[in-house]
Amino acid sequence: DQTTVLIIGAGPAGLVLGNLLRAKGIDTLILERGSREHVQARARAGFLGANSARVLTEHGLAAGMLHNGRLHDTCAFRDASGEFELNYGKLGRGEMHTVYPQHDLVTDLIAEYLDRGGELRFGVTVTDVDAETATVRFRHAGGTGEARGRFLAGCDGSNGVTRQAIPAARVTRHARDHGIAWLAVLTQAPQSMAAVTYAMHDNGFAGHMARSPEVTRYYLQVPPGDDPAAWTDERIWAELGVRMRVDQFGPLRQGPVTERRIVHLRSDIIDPIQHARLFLVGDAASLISPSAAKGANLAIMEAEILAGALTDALTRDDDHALASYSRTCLPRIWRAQEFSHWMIALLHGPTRTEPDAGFEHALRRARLDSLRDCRAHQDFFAESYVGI
Ligand code: RFL
Repeated sequence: DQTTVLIIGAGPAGLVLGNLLRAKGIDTLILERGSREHVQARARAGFLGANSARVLTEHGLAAGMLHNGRLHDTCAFRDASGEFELNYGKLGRGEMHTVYPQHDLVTDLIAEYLDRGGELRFGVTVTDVDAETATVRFRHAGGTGEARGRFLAGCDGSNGVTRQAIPAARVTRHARDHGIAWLAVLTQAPQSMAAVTYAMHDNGFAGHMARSPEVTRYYLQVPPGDDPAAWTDERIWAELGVRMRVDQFGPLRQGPVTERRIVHLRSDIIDPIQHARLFLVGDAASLISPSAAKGANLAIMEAEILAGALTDALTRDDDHALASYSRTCLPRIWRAQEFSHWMIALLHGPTRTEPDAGFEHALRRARLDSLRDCRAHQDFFAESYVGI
């Protein structure tokens, strides 16, 4: 198999990249491990920032998002001292989120990519990657095979194989386990509050995020290594009630829990995110904790930058943007990591191993007070929360 740009992985990163290259008439082949049904049903992100909405709209990929997505502009913080709301759509740059589930976006992007004449094979697992020759070996139901491109895009997520193709001596890895885990829950229930709500409690963090009129996501901080099966529907709703302080703020709209899984808050960035003919995009380049809902947004941002750079190289013989792809992306990646890290510190109490928990508690109180009272801080928060 021979193509111009060989893309590994059909998540938001690979599919946005593939669509943008097809729009320029560039040949692409996407190899995806999962089945089409599997990737179209995999519920993950939901909050698209302003840049993501722009990229999708400008490149003709936003029909589903514009039709079924909902604008979202407010978040709320709850703790023992009360609750305050930030209408971030009126702060900072005045930007809002669009709430549109990632698997619906992936479904739209696959249909559009095939319409644009893109090649896509499901059920193909890439096992070996050669960044110098842009060649991969893969396994599928029919046996094994090889594919080659002029360029290779690694869009295979945080546990993918492409990032391992960069020789260890050429790359610095910055990996951090934040020591915190969330039980990520999907419920068949309408949202309980109008706003994204972050609740801080001595039992741990709890979060509430809209997904669609019938589906709401909740998060519960749990001990790392906890078994999701130990969390029955009753236990989940009871603990959400405690941490969300329903006695004080009113009940949650309950429904069956349809998915429960443990997400460890981790960051894992490599530098550079390119080597020879290989370019990494999305979680493959930089895993970010879900605390600030940035992962899918970074993937879409990087896909647009790489698509522009590859188009320059392939249609105008201009390699400048391609040579500096990593240098262009990494400062933005680190800005998102920094904000996400700040959110982790805001949302979670000190871990038991920390020597002076009282100090950490007081800092967290000060962070919240500053966010509640200081307009300049609110503007900065809003800009960082929706922007990249
Ligand atoms: P993906 O989506 O993981 O896609 C990678 C694809 O590559 C395939 N693959 C392979 N294919 C062939 N051969 C191999 N060897 C392969 N290895 C892997 C996989 O099957 C898969 O289809 O990566 P991509 O495209 O970089 O996109 C990243 C986003 O999916 C991720 O950052 C977000 O979901 C993170 N995230 C959120 N991001 C946001 O921007 N806003 C949010 O509100 C948000 N909420 C979340 C999230 C992630 C979560 N989890 C489950 C970690 C909420 C949660 C709970």
